[in-house]
Amino acid sequence: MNVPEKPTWIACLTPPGQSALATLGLYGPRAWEALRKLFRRRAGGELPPTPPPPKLGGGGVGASGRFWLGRIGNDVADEVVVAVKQIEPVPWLEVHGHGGREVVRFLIELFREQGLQLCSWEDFLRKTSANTLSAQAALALAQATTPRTAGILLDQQQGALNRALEAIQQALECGKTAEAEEGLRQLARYAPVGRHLTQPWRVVVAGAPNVGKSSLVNALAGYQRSIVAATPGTTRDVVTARLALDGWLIELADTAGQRTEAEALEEQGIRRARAMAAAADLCLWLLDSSAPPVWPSEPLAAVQYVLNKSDLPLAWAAPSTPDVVRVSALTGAGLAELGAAIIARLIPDPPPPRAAVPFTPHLCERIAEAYRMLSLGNAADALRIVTALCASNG
Ligand SMILES: Nc1nc2c(ncn2[C@@H]2O[C@H](COP(=O)(O)OP(=O)(O)OP(=O)(O)O)[C@@H](O)[C@H]2O)c(=O)[nH]1
Ligand SMILES: [Mg+2]
Repeated sequence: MNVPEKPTWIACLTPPGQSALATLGLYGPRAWEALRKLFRRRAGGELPPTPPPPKLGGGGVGASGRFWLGRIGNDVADEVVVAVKQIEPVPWLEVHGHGGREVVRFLIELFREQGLQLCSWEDFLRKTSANTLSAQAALALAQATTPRTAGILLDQQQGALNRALEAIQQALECGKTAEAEEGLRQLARYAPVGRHLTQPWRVVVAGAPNVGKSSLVNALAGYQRSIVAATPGTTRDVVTARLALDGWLIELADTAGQRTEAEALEEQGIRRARAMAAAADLCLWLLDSSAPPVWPSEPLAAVQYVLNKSDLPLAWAAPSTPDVVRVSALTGAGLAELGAAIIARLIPDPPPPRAAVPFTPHLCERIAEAYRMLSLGNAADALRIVTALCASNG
């Protein structure tokens, strides 16, 4: 019986639009053959019938290296550099040509005429990654917004989580439950960070009207995101601003000032403000140094009290517990300390370099479940879950 040949894929790996260069990925059994048909070396002569093995210790230009300079096309042709990324089990090549939608379209069309099938860069990553976890990490990496979160995702793309899960799987298979439990505990420890590598930590700024919530959001964001006015009840809706604090992505939400007597429209804003504060990763509850304190009407799970307008004389006996950070949104005093306090509350235990970190909500949930199973003495189910995470490899 004839086994149908696996398809050969082509994808544009660089973003569409204007750029100096664009990179095409080619992956599949016919990649090299198609390239040989279309490519003319600048140095003359043809490409070898099979791709030569990558040179150890770096490549070079020429027949014996793994990079070639040449042209693809006939009357209209683009000058490109071709690189061999992999030979076995199937060829994986890159073609670096000029950027711009039309050149990319033209090159892809030529390869499609040779029987290659077009896929998205996301699919191309899934097909070419060493395992599913690496592919998922590479996809998440494309959404990383800070160097710090990108660094953690690069570690996972290079196999940190995969290796940790394989070690736990092995320990479970050998009956070393204590070792497996410790491995899962370590992974679960970094789950809160893992959930916030591409999604921001949500920090809500709340408090009574006029305490300076909008002023503080603007001061932290570094631009005038919210309207500030001396009239209490200025902010009616939730207004958000994203910023990086110590390399972590934070979404600050400015909310309506909370008071008991408010007209209908303001009342709606207050309801939203209360719901946001209750659901946030952290609520900054603002107090005004120059006016009697207004405390939250309901207890908040995660709250940091902030005493604003510290540039004005104190009008009441402010609590001197270390939990209260004194700031002035007007002068900027205390903002660095507030930033540090926010980070200490949100990320008390940052992962060290190269640590294994579960980086999607699904991975975090499955790892927590495996840990729970193992702590209940159910090693078989823990092994089943860990095996499923590892088995999605390859
Ligand atoms: N002296 C001083 N005034 C401030 C400070 N922060 C805010 N203010 C003033 O306080 C008033 C209210 O500021 P907002 O930032 O609009 O206060 P808010 O809490 O957002 O008010 P609502 O949206 O009405 O709930 C404005 O006149 C600000 O200029 C501060 O640190 N020091
Ligand atoms: Mg406001």
